[in-house]
Amino acid sequence: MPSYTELIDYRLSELIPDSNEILPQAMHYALFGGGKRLRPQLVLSTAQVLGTQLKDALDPACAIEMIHTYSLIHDDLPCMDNDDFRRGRPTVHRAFPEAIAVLAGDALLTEAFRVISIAENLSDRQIIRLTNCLAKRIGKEGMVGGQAIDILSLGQTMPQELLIIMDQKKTGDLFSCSLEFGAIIANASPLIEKHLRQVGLHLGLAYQIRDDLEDSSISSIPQKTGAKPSIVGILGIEAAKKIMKQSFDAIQHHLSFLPENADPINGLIKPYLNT
Ligand code: GRG
Repeated sequence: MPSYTELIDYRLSELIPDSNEILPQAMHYALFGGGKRLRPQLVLSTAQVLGTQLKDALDPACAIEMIHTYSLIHDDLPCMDNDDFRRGRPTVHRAFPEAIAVLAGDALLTEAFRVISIAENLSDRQIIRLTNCLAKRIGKEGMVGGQAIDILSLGQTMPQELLIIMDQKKTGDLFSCSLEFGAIIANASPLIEKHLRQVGLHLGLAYQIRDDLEDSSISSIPQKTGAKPSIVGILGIEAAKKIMKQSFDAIQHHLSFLPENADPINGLIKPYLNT
């Protein structure tokens, strides 16, 4: 039996094959850069834990990875983080013309919705619910909204509550969406969906703090004027670790409401939650 990542990689390479044309080439370059595929694995694992066949969840899982990839392409752009490298390779706007990088992100975002719209073995209602969930989680109230808070607060300090909301939107909402996708595909109850949403938000927060801890050096705490606001930079390492621990406990609490053993989901996320 192929692993989750093998299934995801194979299907993604069918959906976005390499090409001699520059736009699909840039999309393929971005999708096959060595990402961990954590979010689509969460879709597959949640759907499976809740009793659904993997094949029904594969296309929605690939759509989630397309969204994640689009967000990273745009996050790296000169008008955002201005990063030259990602996963040890030139960012898309360094490997291709910048306008093509913008368009590759746009095309992946659009393609994700198309792929969901034709997902096999799902009812029309499930497809509408997946579409609605995705639009909510990645739009102005979700990932894009969190990114906007981040960009607009450059060089400013922020209260702890807003820092948490920013990270939950920017990083947590796509994790939530991945877990909620599993629930929608498995026709799980609204209560299970609610608990999975909370798992995603806490996971996003812990994941973002972990990334910020890896980025930070002791000399940059408290963060310098003009820096991007982060929980680690503003509240310090110890306070950030405490929030991570609380998130970890909250994840375990919410997973305990699943009707089945949540070990497969925990197995995917635990390596990223060590403080
Ligand atoms: C530009 C619309 C838009 C949104 C950007 C992606 C994003 C929203 C914010 C996150 C920025 C960032 C890099 C945060 C660090 C945590 C994180 C999400 C890392 C990347 O995710 P991984 O570790 O990446 O799953 P791989 O490489 O495994 O795919």
